[in-house]
Amino acid sequence: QAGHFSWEKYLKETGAAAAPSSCFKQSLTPPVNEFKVGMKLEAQDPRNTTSTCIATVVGLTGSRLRLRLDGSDNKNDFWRLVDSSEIQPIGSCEKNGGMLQPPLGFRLNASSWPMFLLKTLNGAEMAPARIFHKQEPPAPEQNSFQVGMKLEAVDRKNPHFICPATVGALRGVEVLVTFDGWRGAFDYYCRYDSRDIFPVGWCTLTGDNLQPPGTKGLDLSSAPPPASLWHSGNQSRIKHLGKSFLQKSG
Ligand code: MLY
Repeated sequence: QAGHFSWEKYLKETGAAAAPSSCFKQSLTPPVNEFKVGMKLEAQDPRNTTSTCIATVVGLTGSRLRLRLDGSDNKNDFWRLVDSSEIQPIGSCEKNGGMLQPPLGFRLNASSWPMFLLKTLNGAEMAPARIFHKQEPPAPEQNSFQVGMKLEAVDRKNPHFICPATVGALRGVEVLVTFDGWRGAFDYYCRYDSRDIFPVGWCTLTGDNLQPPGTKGLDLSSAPPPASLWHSGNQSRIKHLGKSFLQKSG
């Protein structure tokens, strides 16, 4: 079976340090995920953040939910931590004097929104208020990341992936996230208190699937194997080169 990535060995081989958990706006114990596929809730529309919409849980991964806005298509799913302030129980918006909005790209005529809303909520399984987390963890007082520190980060181009990453630069309250073994195409700057970055070991705690690093920049003798090989358990080229941070699992 496929090997799994070992931070312990990888940190040893790269001589790098993990960013301390005090750098992150994440709880020390990842928030419990009691949501179920099919449950509905209210979520900010990520493409129009002033709108509160109805979303359905279409997947679960560690402490995160894969969400799809009702009335939207299946091409714009997004992921949220269960302790995100951008999700709330159905009824919260109205309680606060707001109105539920159709998502950006609502696939019907805008005039059919009120009826669509009634229908989508009728008989829906609403996520119970008790499984939401009261608040997000507090943000650290300042950006205490340092260049070279390792972390786990959401690949924003493929947000279902959480990957080994390195702080590439600092810019005030911002951190440059670079993905180990990948060229710069996936890099991004985010605030130090972003919910998309996690301390080393996060995925092990949540049961989320941490991607192995890519192969770019690895000291391979000839042509590097395609990244796909790393996922299928063929690590012979890597092992004989001493890249043993991909362990055999089981
Ligand atoms: N199919 C994509 C996946 C890239 C993922 C990169 N992340 C893990 C940094 C590609 O090969 O371009």
